[in-house]
Amino acid sequence: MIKLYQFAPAFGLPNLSPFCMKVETYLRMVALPYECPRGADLRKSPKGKMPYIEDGGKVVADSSFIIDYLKTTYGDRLDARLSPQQCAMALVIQRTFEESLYWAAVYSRWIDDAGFAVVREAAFSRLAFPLRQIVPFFAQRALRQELHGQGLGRHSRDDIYAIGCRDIDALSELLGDQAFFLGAEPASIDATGYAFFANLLWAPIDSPLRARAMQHANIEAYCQRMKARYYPD
Ligand SMILES: N[C@@H](CCC(=O)N[C@@H](CS)C(=O)NCC(=O)O)C(=O)O
Repeated sequence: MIKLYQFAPAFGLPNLSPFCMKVETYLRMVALPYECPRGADLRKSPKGKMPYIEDGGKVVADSSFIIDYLKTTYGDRLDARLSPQQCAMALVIQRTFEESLYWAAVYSRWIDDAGFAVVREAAFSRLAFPLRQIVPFFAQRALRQELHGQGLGRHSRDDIYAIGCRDIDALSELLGDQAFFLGAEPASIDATGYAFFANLLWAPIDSPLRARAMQHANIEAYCQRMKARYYPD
């Protein structure tokens, strides 16, 4: 059976990492059996990030490479019907979630005080003293450096949220009144869409990003639709 290595679920969400939740959602969408070994260790991940999978002795890291591997190995059960234009649209939507909005969400969770208080409690409260104090400090410092390197972290708080909110508005506009991002039937891009939107809406982290997502009724409806279909449990 496919082993999905990822962080533990939190706050009623399958995962606080949208990349982990994306892969788990994809596995459910294509009805591939999987298990999530307990105590997955970031240090064992080939790329030092979650998620990664192990399947019959083959290890694959990175959510997009994992989905590519699953499509190649088990068949492309969701996207084979898509036109080249729909595939291109899916890629642009994915990039907006993963390469732009993601970084604004990282800022809201790891740098902004309100978000960091929640993340700190969820991720580190079970560590023994003094690690409970030290690890969050270094984790936050590492994320601050990553945000600076990526570039978003060089902007003001207001500008960072303005950038993230524009992404949310654009994604909501593209979704429109369709059931899924590419129409009436789900495609693999909806694993990304659901993972990112549900994390914005349902993780208990108040931020201008969450407030903006809540203003778009189609985002909440989309998440409820995906949840009912793929996470009835
Ligand atoms: N491109 C990667 C991104 C994965 C990623 O950024 N994972 C984060 C959690 S959301 C992580 O494991 N961070 C740990 C770290 O950087 O130390 C993918 O699609 O899987």
